[in-house]
Order: sequence, then C-alpha cells, then structure tokens
Amino acid sequence: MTAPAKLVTLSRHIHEEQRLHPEATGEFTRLLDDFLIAIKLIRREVSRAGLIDILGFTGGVNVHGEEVKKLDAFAQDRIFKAMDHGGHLCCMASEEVEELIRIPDPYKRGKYVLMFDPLDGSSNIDANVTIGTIFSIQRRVSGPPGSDGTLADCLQKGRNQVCAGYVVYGPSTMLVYTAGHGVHGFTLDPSVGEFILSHENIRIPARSKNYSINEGNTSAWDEATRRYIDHLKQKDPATNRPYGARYIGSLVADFHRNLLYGGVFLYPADMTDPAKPKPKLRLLYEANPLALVAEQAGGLASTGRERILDIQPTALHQKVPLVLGSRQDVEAYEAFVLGRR
Ligand code: AHM
Ligand code: MG
Repeated sequence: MTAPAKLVTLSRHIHEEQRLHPEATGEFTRLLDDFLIAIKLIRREVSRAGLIDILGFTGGVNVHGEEVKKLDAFAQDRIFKAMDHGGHLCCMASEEVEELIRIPDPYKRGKYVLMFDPLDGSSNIDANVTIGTIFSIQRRVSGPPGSDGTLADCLQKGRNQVCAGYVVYGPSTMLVYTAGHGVHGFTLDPSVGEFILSHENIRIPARSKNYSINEGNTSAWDEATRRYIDHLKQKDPATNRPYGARYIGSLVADFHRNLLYGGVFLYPADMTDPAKPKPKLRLLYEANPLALVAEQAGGLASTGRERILDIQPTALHQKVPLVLGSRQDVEAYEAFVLGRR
C-alpha cells in the first residue's frame, strides 16, 4: 500500500477505473453513486444506534408513529430504495430476503445484478462493535435486455463479479472495493460526506501471524481444521512465537483487520453430524465478495478443497466453509485438508 499523493474521492476513482474499459458507458459509475447514498444513510443510523431508546422510541413504534425497524431491516430497506429506480439493475438478492428481489414497475431493468449483506455482524450492534455491509455486482446473463433478471443472473461464479467490496462501520467508516484492478480503501470524512482515497492498492501480507476462528466450536470441527489450528499454536520458527488469536465475530471487521495486517479467517463447516456438514457463511453475500477482494489484494479464499471464486452456486442462500486471507496461510490450511501435512 502506498500513501495516496492526491485527494481523490470514491466517485472520481470509480470513474477513472471505468475509463480503463473502452466499452464503459458510465452506467456502472452511476450505479455505485446510488449505492453510496444508501451507505451514508446506514452509517448515520449505525452511529446513532445506542441512542434509539433515549430518543423516545417505544416498543416497535417511534415518536412519529413510524415502526422502528431493526437496523439490519433498515439497512435492507435503504439499499433497496436507493437502487430500485436507477435503471442499472435487473434484480437484487440480499441475505435478509428469501427470494430474488424484483425491480418494481414502472422502473427500467438494467444490465447489472446487486447482491448484498446489508448489515453483517448485526448481533454485535448492542455492544457497539464494528459491523459492515458487503456487496457483490455481476453483469446480467439472462435476456432479453430490459426484462426482469432471473436466478441465473445471481447464480454465477464469483470469479465473474465485476465489482465487490464492503463498508466497515468502525471508529471511522471505510469502503473497500475492487473492480478487478487492485483493492482500494476510502475513508469517509463525515463533515463533507465524501469517501476519500486513504488506502491505495492494498496488498495483504503473504504470510501472517494471526488467525481468526470461533474456537468455541472446536468439537464441531473436522480433523484437518483441528490439526491446522494446533499447528498455529506451536512456536513459529520465523517469529519464535505461536500465531496470535484475533476474533471479533463480525466478519467484515475480522476480514478488514486481516487484510491490512495479514491474517487467516476460518469458518469451517460444523461436522457434528459428518453426513451433514453445516457451514454458516453465505456464498453470494459474504464469501464471494470477500474472496474477490482477498485475491485482488494477493491473498486467497478457499473452502479448503476448492477456490471460493470457482464454486458454481446452486441456491441464493447457499452456505460454504470459508477460509480466507494471507496466501501462504490459506495454502497451508489446504495442505492439511488434502492430507499433505
Ligand atoms: P450475520 O450475517 O447473521 O450477522 O452472521 C454472520 C456473522 C459474521 O459476521 C461472523 O463472521 C460470524 O457470523 C460469527 O459467527 P459466530 O458467532 O458463530 O462465531
Ligand atoms: Mg452476514
């Protein structure tokens, strides 16, 4: 990562990236501009989360007689309303919604698909812990142009994503994205409402010193995961120390820290019943977008047996084991899974 030499806003950066594609019409830039409006509204609400009770909200209804939504439902609603009428999308899909989300009439259907997790890690909100929004954009594959998008538009391999990223609502709000030309981070200056380039061309260290996993689940892990984590706890000859454990329980926050400092995040399947592995994280809304960011930053993302971005999705809410972060750490995990170590 190099210190940016000039002041660049996110909108300007996306615009410049699009100019690398001679066929670009500017539509994609406008799509992301619409998305940013939703993000700024979500950020404002997230930053006031602890005040909701004090400001006179009662039960499910606020002082204006409006129903008080849980923050994840609020985030869902804002993204939908910012994106439904722009004419850029043919459909959407969200972790919060069971079915494919149609573009309502009379709005135009466009050539992109947006998939998102509106507020990941939302169980942490009450403790004021960092949470995030994750997004993935694919180009539509169904036809004819102008018609409703279909499941086929969403169920594309992650490697086809034209853009992916996340927003982390922490001490400051940051948006990190890739459109296939590296990974770039922007920090919101709330006083002017602009995301400013703060982390240009982020590269994840090839090897790390930290791992992130919910260790309370040890008894549900497969043997390879158990052996791998035991291995990380041995003294590492390179540093003369074992790996450190870092786990927030908020995927965006754990991933973001690992991206900047190096680290490996693991959420393996629950193997309590070996005949029915139960992964937790979703392919379309969590694994794919973060996998693209990880790879574009020089890292890897895997199930242990397969590259995340090569998985052919079969259902909107499909879940997968997820191991991602520093390249050599993910490779070492794969070696344990494949019985090479
Ligand atoms: P959510 O999408 O319902 O918030 O769940 C996903 C979250 C991730 O942010 C996090 O990595 C994981 O669940 C933590 O799970 P656990 O509490 O089982 O460790
Ligand atoms: Mg989530």
